[in-house]
Amino acid sequence: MSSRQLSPILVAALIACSGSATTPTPTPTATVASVVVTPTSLTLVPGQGGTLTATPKDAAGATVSGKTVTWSGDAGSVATVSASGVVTAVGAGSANISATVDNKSGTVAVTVTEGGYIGTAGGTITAMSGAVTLVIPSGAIGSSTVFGVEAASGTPANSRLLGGTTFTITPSTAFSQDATLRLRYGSGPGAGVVVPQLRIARLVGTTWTELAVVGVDQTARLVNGAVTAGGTYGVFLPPPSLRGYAQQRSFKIGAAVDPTRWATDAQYAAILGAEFNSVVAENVMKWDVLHPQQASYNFAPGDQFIDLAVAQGMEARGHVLLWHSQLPTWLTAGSWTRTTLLAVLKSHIETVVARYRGKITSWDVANEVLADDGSGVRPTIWTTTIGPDAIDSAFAWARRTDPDAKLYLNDYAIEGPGAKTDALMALVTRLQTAGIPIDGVGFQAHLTMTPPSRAQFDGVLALIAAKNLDSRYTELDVRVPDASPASALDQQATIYGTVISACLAQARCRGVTTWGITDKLSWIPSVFAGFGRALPFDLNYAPKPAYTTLLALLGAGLSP
Ligand code: 9MR
Repeated sequence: MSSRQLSPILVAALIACSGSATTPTPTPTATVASVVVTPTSLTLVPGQGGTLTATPKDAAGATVSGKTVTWSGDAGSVATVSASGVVTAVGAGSANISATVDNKSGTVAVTVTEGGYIGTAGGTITAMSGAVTLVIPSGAIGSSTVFGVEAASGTPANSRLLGGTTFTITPSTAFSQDATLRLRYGSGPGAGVVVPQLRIARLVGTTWTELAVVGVDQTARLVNGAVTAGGTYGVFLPPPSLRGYAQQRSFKIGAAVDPTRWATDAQYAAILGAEFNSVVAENVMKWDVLHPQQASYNFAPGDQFIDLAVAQGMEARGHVLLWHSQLPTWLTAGSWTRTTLLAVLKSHIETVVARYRGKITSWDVANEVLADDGSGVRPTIWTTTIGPDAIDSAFAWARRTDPDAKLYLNDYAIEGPGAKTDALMALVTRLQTAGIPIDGVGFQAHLTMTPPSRAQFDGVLALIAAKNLDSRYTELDVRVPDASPASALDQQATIYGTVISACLAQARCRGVTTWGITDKLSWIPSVFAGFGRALPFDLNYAPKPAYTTLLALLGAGLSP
């Protein structure tokens, strides 16, 4: 036997000796056999907290005191748990939270449902993976509230409801101030949907009721609505509109506007936003508004016009750079030479076109430069002091300042054949031969009840297309004698229809702009006494037969 191989007897003796000699007998400590966590399950909404309690038990079920509990849970995407067992819900889902004592654990399932917990100071709930956001302002709810959000089921069908966007927010208690609801739209809207016109609708009983358009964030694909309570909401498509149909055809349907009214008259703004994808300033980009003193510009109204157009996703046209009307008195009363007036014109065009570079898609560079009698260029301050080449220079400076803007020659009484139209073609030919950058011809189309025929409209549009130029109807209205019977409005509608049909049939005709929206604000009665009712919306902004005809023709063969 080696020295390392002790006999079993000796080992037993050694153990007995050491135990009794150096270690006192310990007080028996109860062994933890299980850990009981209460409550047994916990359901919260994001932002809401709950407290868990862990109780270690021995094998007999008695509580073991004096033990340290360690809490652990998921990585924190659903809920977090503190060292003292306080759970805070983070995002929808379920997670197991465990309490561990001496290697024994108890687990509880924490379920976080869609919704949020908001106190009286207000806050934001983001639910359904960002498809629903509810922003409650401070003071809008009287006490802290748990809001639930779930996909709305069994909602009444509506062909204007965008699939996958209906949600129910509980409770439906009213807020004392409007909250903002944002619903995300997916790739659902088709080409004809005017995205800035998407709106939120609320289910009231079995009826979907639209909320006013508050705004659409096209980058985040969110439709915003002001809501006064919980309830069932969904995204609504706008009704069929000139704008929706025009969009599907890559066509421009425009209106001349007054930005002040646009910003202050909700009814006007609603019609514009719904029906038009192109705007032109009826007055605020003219010399008298834009350039009131030789040394100073007044850009505020023009800027407002551009900002509104951008916010509404509309094309903005520029009107006007070279015109003999609505000029400031410093200009009309000044004494000019060819050289000094050319300098004034150059500086104005460069300043204005640069200011709106990239924001104006096309400019009426030269307006009404043709003499009414067809004799050629109209004698004006510009064309007499500078000469007819004032027109050439205006186009050249505009092109140099904004190479991307389309440059138009714009005039009236050239929609059909005649001496003035012949003079138009001669001027176009001269400009093109001289290498002047002209892109299109604008036909104002301030029409009477006896306009050119469809064939005549077609013929002139074809002449312009043959010059490799675009065309547009830029100031369309059809004045009706005040004394006419109601049926005159049907006749007027036919004329509107003829114009838009001619444009739609000519590939180079880019769009139709009406000179205003409503008869209430039309320039016609103040200039043509005894005439009015020239526009597609009446004095009370109601659509007229002209509107119905435009809608039918633009929408022919398309789905809304
Ligand atoms: O509609 C415009 C009206 O409010 C102005 O008082 C007027 C001043 O000349 O200009 C009107 O618009 C004109 C446009 O600028 C050019 N073509 C003829 C339009 C109707 O007169």
